[in-house]
Amino acid sequence: KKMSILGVPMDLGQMRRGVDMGPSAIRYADVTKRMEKLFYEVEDLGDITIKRNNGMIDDTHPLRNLQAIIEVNTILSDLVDKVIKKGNFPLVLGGDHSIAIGTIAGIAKHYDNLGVIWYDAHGDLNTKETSPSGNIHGMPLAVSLGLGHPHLTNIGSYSPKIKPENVVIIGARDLDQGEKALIREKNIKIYTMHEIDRLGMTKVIEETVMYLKERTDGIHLSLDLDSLDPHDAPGVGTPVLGGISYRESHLAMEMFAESGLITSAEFVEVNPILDERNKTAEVAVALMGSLFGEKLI
Ligand code: DIR
Ligand code: MN
Ligand code: MN
Ligand code: MN
Repeated sequence: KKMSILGVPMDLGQMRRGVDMGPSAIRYADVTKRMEKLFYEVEDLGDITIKRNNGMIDDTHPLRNLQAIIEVNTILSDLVDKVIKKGNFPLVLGGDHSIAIGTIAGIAKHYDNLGVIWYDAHGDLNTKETSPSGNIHGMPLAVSLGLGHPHLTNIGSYSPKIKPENVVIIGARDLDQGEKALIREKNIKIYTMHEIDRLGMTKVIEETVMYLKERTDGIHLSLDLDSLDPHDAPGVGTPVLGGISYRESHLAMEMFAESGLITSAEFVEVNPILDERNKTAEVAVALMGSLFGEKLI
């Protein structure tokens, strides 16, 4: 079993500085050792270089920092593509969620029907027209479905990357109006906090796995740490009360591990500046432990 870890210190997809230190915080929480204990041969590719622009925000376009985000995601897409070509499992560390554009661009070309689990308090289904913020970290799922600025949707020179029927959103509790409309229009499968409370996480993940198993040939897990309750994961830029608990998340990851269906993963939005003694990065690494089979070994 081989895995490649890739850090993407991106903070240009949203307005709070510090999330660029996410990959360092996750490494400090001993991600490599944790994976090696699970008998993975780990290659750490380090971090992608992101031009700092002296901390200036580029507001020249309604999609804030568009050009830099295109450049980084193009590089990320090529690197992830190479990781898959050599047969390694890609584990991408964010950085804000705008990096999912590049991760998925690099992965989806290897699958006819890539499944995507979007584990997030948010839908990340905005476009320039619907976004209340202009922040691209609220758009990567829309972009992957082929909706958004063409320079974003065409990263990797193909679009769309994924089909709406191959997506499952888990943990949503802060959806914008345009996102709700899109979910209805495309009939995207979604388990909001209401369904998680009502059905229980066991049923939610059983259904998710069954649903994706019969229609996809690989599954990418895109995990935004703000999916968890801020009590368990305080170091995130857009915390939302009433989230998924630490233990529910472990259960979900353990069930994904049992399914044997996850083929790539990314953990995003860890912001050490907003955190309490690196707690959120430690939660991220603990969840990776479960995702990669701690319970099974
Ligand atoms: C909000 C926040 N829906 C936006 N999105 C976040 O700016 O589009 N996604 N935080 O994880
Ligand atoms: Mn997100
Ligand atoms: Mn494809
Ligand atoms: Mn989120």
